Amino acid sequence: SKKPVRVAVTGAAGQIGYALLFRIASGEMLGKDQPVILQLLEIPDEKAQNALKGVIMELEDCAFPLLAGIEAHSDPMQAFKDTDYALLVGSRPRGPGMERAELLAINGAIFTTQGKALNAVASRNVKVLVVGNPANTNAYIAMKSAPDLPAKNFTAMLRLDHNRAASQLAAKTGKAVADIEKLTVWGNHSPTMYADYRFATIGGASVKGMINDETWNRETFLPTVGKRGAAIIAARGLSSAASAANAAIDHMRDWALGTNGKWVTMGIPSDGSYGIPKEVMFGYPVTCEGGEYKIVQGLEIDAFSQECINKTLKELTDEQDGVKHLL
Ligand code: NAX
Repeated sequence: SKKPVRVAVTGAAGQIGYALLFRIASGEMLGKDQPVILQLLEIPDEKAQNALKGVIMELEDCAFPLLAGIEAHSDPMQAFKDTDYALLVGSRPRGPGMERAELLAINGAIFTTQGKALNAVASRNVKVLVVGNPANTNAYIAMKSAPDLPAKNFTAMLRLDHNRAASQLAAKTGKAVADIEKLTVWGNHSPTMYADYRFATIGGASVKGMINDETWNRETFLPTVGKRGAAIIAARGLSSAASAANAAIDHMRDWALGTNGKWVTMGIPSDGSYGIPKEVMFGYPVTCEGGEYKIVQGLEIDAFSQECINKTLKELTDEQDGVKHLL
């Protein structure tokens, strides 16, 4: 049987953590033959540490055959020791009335500390996924704080936006969501992201051709996907958690185990493709194979798409300029 791999999860006692850990432990992320050791990080606060103990008791009570160990930590230098995968979920998202400077300062502190800890103690091949918002910029901060690790190992979660877009297209066309291919979401995980189905196919047929309604694209589809997070908060009184955890599983599974040529969306440091400045943490269409992602190249960017990409890029470069002094 395979040697266990180490999976660190931050914000482990939060709502996404609760929807995520049991699925990792049951083998849904890295395969039904891959034992895992969970290295869980929460803030030192007594309430959070107690909640984490409760989650660990439940993990134990599942008696997962693949769960080879569980650790609880309050120090990232311990939580990230030798970790092969790191899911950075805990952060401080923007609250009502919170100033931008405050948001960036708090997350700057969290993600410089965690980036430095990964740099110091994680596996040299660690694959990092940042879920905590603002996800792209937090991933950028962590990457810049870990100069000894390959920059390409730092990624941000755009997969929830991708999955939301796929589900909207399945509903619109009346087709199965599993049959949608070649969909992508460009840019920032925020309402400015650009969900792009111009190349998408279902059973080989063009989705754009099936829908054939540019007004629906611009006035219904894009705002629905972009504001889906807010719609869930309005309906549930809490932000998306199970769907976010599911997207995190999809992202890591596809990165680690491959996509068999299928496109998925990942937030990754730009290599300059599609005119995005190098290192900007940007949502791109990728395929994965052998533990590496590769940007889908050669797609035509029409005038409307370029406008959308410029807008989400501007937001990201503004965010990243706002944290430069911390790095
Ligand atoms: P919760 O508030 O339920 O849980 C967050 C947990 O993180 C808390 O238990 C908190 O104690 C812990 N935490 C905070 N700072 C920490 C630190 N420095 N180290 C370790 N743990 C820390 O939030 P939840 O609903 O689980 O959401 C977590 C994050 O995901 C939020 O930032 C949220 O905005 C973000 N999301 C990102 C999404 C994406 O697509 N990228 C979608 C869903 C979600 O909104």
